[in-house]
Amino acid sequence: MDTNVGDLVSRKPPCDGIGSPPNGAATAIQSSATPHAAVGSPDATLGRHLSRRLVQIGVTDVFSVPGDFNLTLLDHLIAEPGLNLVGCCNELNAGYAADGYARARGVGACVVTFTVGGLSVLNAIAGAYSENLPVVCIVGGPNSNDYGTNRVLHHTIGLPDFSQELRCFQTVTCFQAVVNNLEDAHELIDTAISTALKESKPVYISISCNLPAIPHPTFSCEPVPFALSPKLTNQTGLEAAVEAAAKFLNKAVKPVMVGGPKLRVAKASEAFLGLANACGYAVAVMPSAKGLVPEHHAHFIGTYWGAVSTAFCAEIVESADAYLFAGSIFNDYSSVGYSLLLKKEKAIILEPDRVVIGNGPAFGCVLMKDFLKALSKRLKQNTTAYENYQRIFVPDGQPLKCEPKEPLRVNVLFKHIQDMLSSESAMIAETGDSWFNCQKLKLPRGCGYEFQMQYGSIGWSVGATLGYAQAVPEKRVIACIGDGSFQVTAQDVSTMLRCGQNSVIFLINNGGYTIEVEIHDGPYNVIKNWNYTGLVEAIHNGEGKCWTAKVHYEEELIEAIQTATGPKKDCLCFIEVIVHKDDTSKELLEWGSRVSAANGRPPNP
Ligand SMILES: Cc1ncc(C[n+]2csc(CCOP(=O)(O)OP(=O)(O)O)c2C)c(N)n1
Ligand SMILES: [Mg+2]
Repeated sequence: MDTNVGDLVSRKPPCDGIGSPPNGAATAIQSSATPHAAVGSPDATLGRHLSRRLVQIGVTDVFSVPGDFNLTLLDHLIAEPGLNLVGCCNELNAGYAADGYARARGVGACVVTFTVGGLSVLNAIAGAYSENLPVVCIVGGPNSNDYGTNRVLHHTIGLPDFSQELRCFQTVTCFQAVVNNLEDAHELIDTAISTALKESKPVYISISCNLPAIPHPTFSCEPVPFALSPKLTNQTGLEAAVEAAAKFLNKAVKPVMVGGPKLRVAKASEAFLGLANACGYAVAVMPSAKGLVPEHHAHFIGTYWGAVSTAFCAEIVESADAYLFAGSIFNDYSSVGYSLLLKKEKAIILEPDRVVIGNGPAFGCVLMKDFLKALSKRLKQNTTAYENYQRIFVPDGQPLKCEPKEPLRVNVLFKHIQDMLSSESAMIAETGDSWFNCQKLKLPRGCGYEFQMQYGSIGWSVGATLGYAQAVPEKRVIACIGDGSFQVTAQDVSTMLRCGQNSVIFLINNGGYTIEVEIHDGPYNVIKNWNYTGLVEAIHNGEGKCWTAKVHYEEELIEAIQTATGPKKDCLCFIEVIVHKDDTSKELLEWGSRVSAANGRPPNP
């Protein structure tokens, strides 16, 4: 393990009780007067240790749903002064909230109960895995005495098998700690947390329900502050990779740079920018990396997303004779149904710890940020691609003016959302046509941007908005959520109100699953229309600060935005926007046809 927490062992006071923690009912926190005289503090418990560790790594809000297997643990979490427990309506949303929180804070956590909670949160944890987010998923587990017995427990599928939940988590987390005794609890917890941070992936920690309150000597000292040894670059590999890359790029006529989503996990956004400043190349961003590359940069040319790129971006990228992709993920969606016009021999691909140049060679153990920094000292200035872009660029058209009482159009809606953005805001875009409409927004300096492009699980944005807003209270979150997605996870607007959040939610009511319509239509893409503002009013129920509006026309939208950003700026503002079912971005139409073609490829002969 790379942490220094193991040092604790040497500072542990002598204790006669080691190895014999009392079994049976857990002691309540307040009365946890220790049965082991030598243990010292009544705070020397697993529950306190876990709480303190969460605070140390930067988690000050934990999203949870209680259950009898986690109640004692929750008592300890709320007893920790630096920790705020946020009760959610369901575990899926608690997991999505931890995901949104991790995007803003660098790490997030949720606590659920055994199996019924665990299997409910699983989808959100899989999403966090796909997006490289360190989320600590804590599950209150069976009483330690029940392990190894043939008992059938409640909340299971009725088999005497305690490992079902664990097996499910094995494929969506990078480490699993099953804490069912106090002897190694300290080490297991610290290993799990440090692995999450090092790998930037979720981890699973199951804590037996009878253990959190029992004092134990391994928790008797203040934990050694959390520390991780940094990953290191192999210097020889770095020099060779930089040499080869500089040779490759310096001979190119019109090279470009494209930032990908793994810039975040590589913590390389700044180094990417440094290289851009040094070499003068045109700079593009992949759709899933929007928000990681500053769009006010002097050489920024937009989003590179093949046939659905922002104006003139694909032409410049695909006609370049060399491109450097930093942290890219090419899947069927980001490649628009495998239709990108890129050639591997023209590409330098940077993974977080690996550099691949053209069809070879490849250099391992080279950290992206070190590589970018070193390369910036070796590249010749070349602004050709950016100059070409400037020469051919014609700005996007403005939407046609609305007639009074003309049904609101999506392009008009997004023109007004654009005007709301500032360094004090953050956009959250749900899977659906919002992916394409939000992608076209120009982000001012400091404006956050999040969406879940790799996993694309509808409903994510409700929990993510809750978590992100909790993590960054100084920013106002603006969420664009389709009606179909909202129907999956709507309940946790309730938690936003309880937390006093003032996000602005645009609920785009187009009567169905429009993105699916454009891939493959059928009657299943029409959904039951809800009175969405009525639903939010019912959730509000007079408690908390909430304001809703339903808008059909541009005039109403303008007024709603003025109210949300003026007199109601402290309220959670929910604006239901009624649009025509066929009113989509043009990018969705193009992308949908291409994804449909990719999905519909006949079996190989
Ligand atoms: C959990 C989950 N179930 C199903 C899907 C398939 N799916 C992708 S987008 C979508 C519809 C989204 O509809 P809506 O939120 O109304 O957005 P719109 O395209 O209408 O803007 C569905 C069902 C999914 N991505 N995730
Ligand atoms: Mg819809």
